[in-house]
Amino acid sequence: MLRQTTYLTKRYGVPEGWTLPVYERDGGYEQAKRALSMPREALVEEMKAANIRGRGGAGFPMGVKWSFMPWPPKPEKPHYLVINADEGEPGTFKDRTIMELDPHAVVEGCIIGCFGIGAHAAYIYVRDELHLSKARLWGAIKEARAKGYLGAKPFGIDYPVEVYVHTGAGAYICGEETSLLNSLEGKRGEPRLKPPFPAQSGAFGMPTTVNNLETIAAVPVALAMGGDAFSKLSDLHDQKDGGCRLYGVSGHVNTPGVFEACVGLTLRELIYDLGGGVKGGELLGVIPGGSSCPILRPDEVVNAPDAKSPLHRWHGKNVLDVPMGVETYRALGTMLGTCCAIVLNKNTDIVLAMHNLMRFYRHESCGQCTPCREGSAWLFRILDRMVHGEATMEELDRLHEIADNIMGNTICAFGEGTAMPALGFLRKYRKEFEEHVRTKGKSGTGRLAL
Ligand code: L3W
Ligand code: SF4
Repeated sequence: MLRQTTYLTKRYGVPEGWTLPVYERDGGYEQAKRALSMPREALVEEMKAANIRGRGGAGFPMGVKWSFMPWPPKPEKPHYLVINADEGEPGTFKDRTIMELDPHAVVEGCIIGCFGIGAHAAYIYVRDELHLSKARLWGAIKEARAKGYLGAKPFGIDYPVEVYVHTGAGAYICGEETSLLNSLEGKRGEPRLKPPFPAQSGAFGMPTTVNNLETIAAVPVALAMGGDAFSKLSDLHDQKDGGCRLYGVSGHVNTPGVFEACVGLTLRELIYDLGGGVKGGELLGVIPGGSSCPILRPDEVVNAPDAKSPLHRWHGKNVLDVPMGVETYRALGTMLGTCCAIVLNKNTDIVLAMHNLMRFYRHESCGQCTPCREGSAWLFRILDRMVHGEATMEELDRLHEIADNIMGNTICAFGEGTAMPALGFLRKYRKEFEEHVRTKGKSGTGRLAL
């Protein structure tokens, strides 16, 4: 059942909706003021009950992450809150809408988050190309500071909080949390080995929580509603995947965009109800949550006879009718990722689509790990030969081998984020790939790329 909501997008489309007077008219900053007077444990418990799964891609429970921070903070080890707004995933464009249209929700979320984790400073790491996002965030911080909501005594309470915007320099890998931290520190944006996790050693070697921007913007709404009530908005509340969230849909749909709905929307609802249906032909496949998530075919049927499977309730149903959740999608062999789907119609040349994506991953690999650096380059090189009608069937099998060799052999999730979608394309569209090789690329001639 399609359940669109407007908790996170209330001010989208409202004139001057990004300014403090409009935010305050809607009860803005009341939750920050309230939070600063709450016992810290009660705040964290409320957030755990809200079951907000990280909105940046990994889906880690936000309240649990906050609770990982060492407590109490030691004076010589200040805590930091870092917000990941580097939004670089192909097909993902939801966080920028919050920064542009509701930046005060981010600032208020940061104040609450700082208190929850024992930090006095939050850094919002924004992708540099997002000029309007940066301007709106700077504007909101200035307004909040002028009103005394930030600084030495927010709302007159003795708990100093500052929020800073830090701009990236256009590298996708800086969206990976440890790479982001290195970049924030002025170092080369390369991922660090984990553990230690940022909760132990993060920004400047201090305990740090890294939250995605949508995750932190949902905090004031969840606190106002109460954690449990917020969680129960979701159809997947029983899987500890709560609340409402932003969904994106792009590619071959009639009305691409960002929409808000309860957690548990199905892909069919996202594509046909919100996205206005497939444009220019039938559905060939959907990349569900950013390009790192393996593609789903519209003819796939759920096979989950085990009653313990998070998918069991949908056993025998079409994949398009499975609620989009962290656990349901993991069990489907893909990922929910950022919940921003890319739709491909039947006129798409699947080889060109994969070629396009692999060019991106080859370019964005930071190069530290051999399997990722060399593997992504080889995947692209072979696909390039395939596109030009030069590849052999043996090379088609080699693509599998290369992708398999990346899996589990790298420092960060980027390697698997390259290999998993590659393997998805190859396994699910084997016939199309073979046809491409057999006809020396002619089967794809005149068709669309991604
Ligand atoms: C303390 C432990 N902390 C885990 C923390 C960890 C992190 C979070 C999740 O990858 C995925 C990737 C992309 N003690 C902990 C702990 N944590 N165990 O929990 O960690 P993890 O390792 O599961 O994920 P990750 O390395 O953060 C992120 C996928 O997201 N992705 C993302 C792209 C999104 C964008 C964007 O534009 N927004 O780039 C897309 O699919 O592939 O799988 O904070 O520290 N024991
Ligand atoms: Fe860099 Fe790739 Fe290794 Fe990640 S997996 S550290 S992006 S080389």
